[in-house]
Amino acid sequence: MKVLVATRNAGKLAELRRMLADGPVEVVGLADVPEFPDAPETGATFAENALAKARDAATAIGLPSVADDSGLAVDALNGMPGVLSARWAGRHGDDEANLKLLLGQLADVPDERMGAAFVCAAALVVPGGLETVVHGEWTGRIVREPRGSGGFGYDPIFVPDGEQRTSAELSPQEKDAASHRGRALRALIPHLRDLT
Ligand code: ITT
Repeated sequence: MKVLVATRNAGKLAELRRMLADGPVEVVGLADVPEFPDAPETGATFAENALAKARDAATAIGLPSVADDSGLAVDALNGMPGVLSARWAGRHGDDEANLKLLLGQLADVPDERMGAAFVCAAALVVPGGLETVVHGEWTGRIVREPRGSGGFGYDPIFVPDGEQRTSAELSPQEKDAASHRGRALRALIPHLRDLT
């Protein structure tokens, strides 16, 4: 059974492919299927956006589709950037500008209020059929100096609970084992197995 992983984010795609590599389905990426328009992400929640992306892909391509909507929720910013994480600095997917803007906003926030969590909603939509959404969360804190070259996005400034390293300093396996995306994907595997 082929499943389309509907993301245009290269960092995410690498992680999702890795996590699904030994799973019950064959993973197909957007590069492997005809192009279709990228609908704007207008939902108020991660779940709504993940479902919308998976539905668009399933409708356009006719394959069961998985999509992830994720982001960083910072306590001192009342959960922002949240669903706006990818375009926090105004331009979609400019990881460096997003991270710099966030650090600037947190400059005067004391260390004890630098708590944050990565959040992921992953949706599976079968064309004309089943829709499933699962969630994963990874709690930690923000550090003021970016460190590490792994991962993507806000990884260089996020230190998971119980760690001294940022998530950009973890090995890919360590990140997958603990991350918001890893948790969500593990919850999705039984639903993918049901497709086969
Ligand atoms: P698709 O919608 O095509 O999947 P996107 O980058 O637009 O790609 P999102 O709207 O879900 O995806 O935005 C996710 C953003 O949240 C991403 O650009 C990062 O800035 C941040 N993010 C999510 N997961 C992350 C992770 O594991 N490590 C670092 N940053 C992450």
